[in-house]
Amino acid sequence: ALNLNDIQSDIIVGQQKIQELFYFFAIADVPTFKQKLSSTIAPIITSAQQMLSVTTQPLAAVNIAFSQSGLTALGVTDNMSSSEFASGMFSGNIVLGDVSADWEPVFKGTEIHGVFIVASDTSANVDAQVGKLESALGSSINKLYTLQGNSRPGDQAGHEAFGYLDGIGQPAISGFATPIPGQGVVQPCVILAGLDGDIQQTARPAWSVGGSFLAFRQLEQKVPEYNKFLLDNAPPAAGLTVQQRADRFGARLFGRWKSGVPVDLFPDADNPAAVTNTSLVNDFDFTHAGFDFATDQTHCPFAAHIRHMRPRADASNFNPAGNAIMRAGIPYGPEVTPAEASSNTSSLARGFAFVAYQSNLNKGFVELQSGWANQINAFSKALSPGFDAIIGQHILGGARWVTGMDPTNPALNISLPFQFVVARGGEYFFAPPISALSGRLAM
Ligand code: N7H
Repeated sequence: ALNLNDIQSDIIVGQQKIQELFYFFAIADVPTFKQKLSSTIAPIITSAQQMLSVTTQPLAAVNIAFSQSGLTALGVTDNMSSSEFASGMFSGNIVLGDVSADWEPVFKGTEIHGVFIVASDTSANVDAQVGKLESALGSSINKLYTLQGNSRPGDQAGHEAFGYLDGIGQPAISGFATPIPGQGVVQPCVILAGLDGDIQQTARPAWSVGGSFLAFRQLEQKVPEYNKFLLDNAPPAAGLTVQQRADRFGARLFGRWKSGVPVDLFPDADNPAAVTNTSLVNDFDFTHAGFDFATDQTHCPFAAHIRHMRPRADASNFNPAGNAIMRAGIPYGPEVTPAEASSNTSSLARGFAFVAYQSNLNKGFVELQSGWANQINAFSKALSPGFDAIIGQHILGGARWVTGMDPTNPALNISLPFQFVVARGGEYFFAPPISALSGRLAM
């Protein structure tokens, strides 16, 4: 069984976050930091067990994770068996297809040693908890950067900035979560390091067992520009208004309607009521009786974001469960203003504070982004269906395009003239088991 008292809460419990602060820091005074880590910080780090019951949930949940340079600063020289983690995200940003010049300066390099992730219902609770962390740690850390995540207001709660419901497709950890029909079931070792089945198990330092690698990305979303793109480029469809055509186009780019309902089951129109039907919302694999699986795009397009990210029946020659990630991100930034909407131009920064946990970065986030999203032909389709329109990036900035968006003319090639999602940077971290905070990391 999993040691839920030792696993940090953000990794495996999908806690409902209304406000969430990412607080990036550098360690300035190692002996003081180690002492406070053990005496004051470890006791307030939230465990998975605590989050499972409302009676034990803290007012503000706190998690902590360290980069390679953070571990090095602490004198922890164990080989973490991840080359991506060892070199940091910035050194690998070209492989991910990023444009380095778009990155926030703080992420360009390895100066970030760690991150606190503080989540609660209100920003006042978050601020109070951050105040406690800062007064405990004093000048032993320097605050380098913060990113304030917030759930969107009203009926957009749970929806990301483009308006699509998020948090539906998540792996179920066997022995911990009961899967709904169609949900991918993974062994705990796919998300947590050092457990049975982890291909690096014998190489993991003992203190790291039950921790998880965290890929953090600040992904800016060009919302008014995306909306305009949909209106201007939606394929023709008899009987639909311009807005309905744009809505269908967007749903086909994602593979889900804004309500979260899968296009594979509802290709023609949204059916918002179906999203609460747990036996429908994930129970599809892109195959349909009477349709040729190799070419059929009358249902979900091959290029859709969710099909790139979880290929289901497309990936018979892969081991998709081994590539599973646990997603725990949150939107950031303000709502689109009327002036931005009417000018079709973003003037304020908004997007997604993306968080993915996995035991193997190379098979998880890195493969999903560079091996799948950025590829026009990720799953050996006879037709090259195109990029993941939402997050796919062309290494070296070449042209991006998709097909499959017009069910009656799937070969129609639609060019994607700009990135709707711009990578502003990020870092790889290791979220240790809580015991390590007063153990190896404090010594
Ligand atoms: Fe994606 N979005 O919120 O609009 N994603 N994602 N993602 N994504 C998914 O199934 C989105 C990004 C995955 O199991 C949905 O929960 C946005 C990155 C995976 O069927 C929606 C951004 C990576 C899945 C979005 C973004 C992934 C998934 C459908 C960037 C990894 C599950 C709702 C700003 C490299 C697939 C849902 C499955 C689904 C959104 C980024 C991965 C709506 C806006 C960078 C594995």
